[in-house]
Amino acid sequence: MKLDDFSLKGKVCLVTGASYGIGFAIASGMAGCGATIVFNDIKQELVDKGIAAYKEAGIDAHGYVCNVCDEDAVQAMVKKIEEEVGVIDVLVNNAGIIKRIPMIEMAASDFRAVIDVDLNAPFIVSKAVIPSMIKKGHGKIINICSMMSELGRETVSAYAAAKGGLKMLTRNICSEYGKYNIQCNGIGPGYIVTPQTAPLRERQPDGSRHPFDAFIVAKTPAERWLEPSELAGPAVFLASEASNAVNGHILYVDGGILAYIGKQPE
Ligand code: NAP
Ligand code: GCO
Repeated sequence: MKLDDFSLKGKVCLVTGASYGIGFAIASGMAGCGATIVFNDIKQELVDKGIAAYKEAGIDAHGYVCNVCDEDAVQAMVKKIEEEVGVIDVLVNNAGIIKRIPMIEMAASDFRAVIDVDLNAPFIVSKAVIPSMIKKGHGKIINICSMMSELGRETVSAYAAAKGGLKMLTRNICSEYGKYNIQCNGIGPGYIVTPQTAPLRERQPDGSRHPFDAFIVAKTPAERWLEPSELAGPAVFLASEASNAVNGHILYVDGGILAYIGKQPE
């Protein structure tokens, strides 16, 4: 065991949906450990913003416009990355959306849209990168799961179904491709301060905290929301040689939420 086992030097890491948020934090952490960063986003303006943000952080990232739900576009993007940057050693399926709507009020089209980005897309992108990983003799896939891979809550039926499915897709890729020295694991973040959770934290008209904000603080042993940067270390571990014997595992980075019944009333 040596420090170099945690190094990502010489590794090409594709992080989907990584112009900002958790994807940006994970990619930045990987870059800090030597990785070459490739990311995509759905709009050119976001890719441009992302490239500028990475540059500001001293990272020379490669950005591509691609909707991860479009298999032809994903196949074309992966081919272009292999030609322009190199074969993808590490894939982080991070791109994701959520729609918070009570299930019986949710249009089937909305349900399908969440499943498409949060579950179908990780299948599509993983399917596009695995053949070259097999040829290269190694590969790492990290799926960004969720507390909702284990728990339900009101208004997130589509998201929970997708993230529960993503947990099992992770285990299936592990089962099917482990023999090619490909490890597929998940990271299950707790409640993280990003644009996706902004509606759950915004101040109320009277200036008080959002009820959900206080709820999460009470459900988290650390009594706080987590920062995107706190996911980088676990991601680097799962992307590195140090985790070659870890496969099909969901690493929950939740400050202890899943272990805790919640703060008792005073
Ligand atoms: P976010 O701030 O909403 O960022 C999501 C990113 O995904 C954006 O860059 C978005 O680009 C991109 N994206 C969405 N649909 C896409 C598509 N079809 N093709 C390409 N890119 C697409 O979310 P986040 O909080 O950073 O979450 C990132 C991941 O972590 C998601 O999978 C989320 O489910 C998961 N997660 C988040 C939390 C949390 O508390 N924040 C906790 C657990 C898990 P656009 O801006 O163009 O849409
Ligand atoms: C919600 C939140 C969560 C987080 C995350 C928790 O509405 O409950 O958005 O779903 O995004 O997935 O792990």
